[in-house]
Amino acid sequence: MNNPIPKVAAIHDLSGFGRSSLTVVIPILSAMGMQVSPLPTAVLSTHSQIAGYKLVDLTDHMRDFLTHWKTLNIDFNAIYSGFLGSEEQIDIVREMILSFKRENQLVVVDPVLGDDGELYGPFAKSMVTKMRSLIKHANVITPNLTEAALLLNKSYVTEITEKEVKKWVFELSEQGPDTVIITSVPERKDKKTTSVIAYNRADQRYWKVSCDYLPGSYPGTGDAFTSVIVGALLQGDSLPIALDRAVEFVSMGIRATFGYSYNNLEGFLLERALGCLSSSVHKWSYELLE
Ligand code: PXL
Repeated sequence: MNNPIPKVAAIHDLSGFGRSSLTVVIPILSAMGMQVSPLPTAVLSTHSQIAGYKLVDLTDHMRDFLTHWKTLNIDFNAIYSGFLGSEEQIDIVREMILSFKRENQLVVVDPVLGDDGELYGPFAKSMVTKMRSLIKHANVITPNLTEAALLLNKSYVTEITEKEVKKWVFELSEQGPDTVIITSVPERKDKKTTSVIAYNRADQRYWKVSCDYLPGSYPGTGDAFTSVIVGALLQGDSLPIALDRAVEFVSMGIRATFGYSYNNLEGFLLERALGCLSSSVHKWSYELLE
């Protein structure tokens, strides 16, 4: 059988309200022409930033689901993981990557650990060590600056030079991944700008895409960014075009939301930006860093 649609195994939680994780990952990848097979890690009433959320943990079922998938010989073009709730879930994803390995497969790990210099509330320091054992098996990782500092065992800084971030992406790639993309890099000279800086070990080139910083903060934007990267790389975009596409999508989604008086915890209005995923990038803004 010849199925022309690339298959992505997406290992994230399913939060019923608030636009994060699978409710962001699936529409984005579907709009980009990919078939998504979700392996839910947990089902939540809402994402965890909304007080009183209820959670059903699925850790005990994940291996069973994978055993069934294995009997079907599913050939995934990509394996993509996001927020993982425990060290055991990280182990399960690592086992899955090893067991479903195939040639020319894209393995993308978004090493969700923290933000604004802090490890997320429920995580112990040992999650960081465990996450290092997972990124070793990824082709692409997308940490924010806090997660990059944690993975490298460096102090988080709110001001950082481009030269220093280049060192960080290089050092992270030495831990295993061919491509490292650090998001939420503050621009030193211009506080109204934020950047994404990436390194690809195969050609040893560094890339940067900057965009206007809007002071709105919405859950799920990291999931949106990495999902667009997965879709773009699977459809054959180069790394800098994938970066342009992901930055453009998230910026459009945030701009579409920012003008409303709105409860940010509902997440950004991704439905307003989905349409731009089926057209070419509107504004090329990537730079090659010397
Ligand atoms: O989008 C990241 C995310 C994923 N999963 C859960 C979350 C969040 C962010 O708040 O709460 C459960």
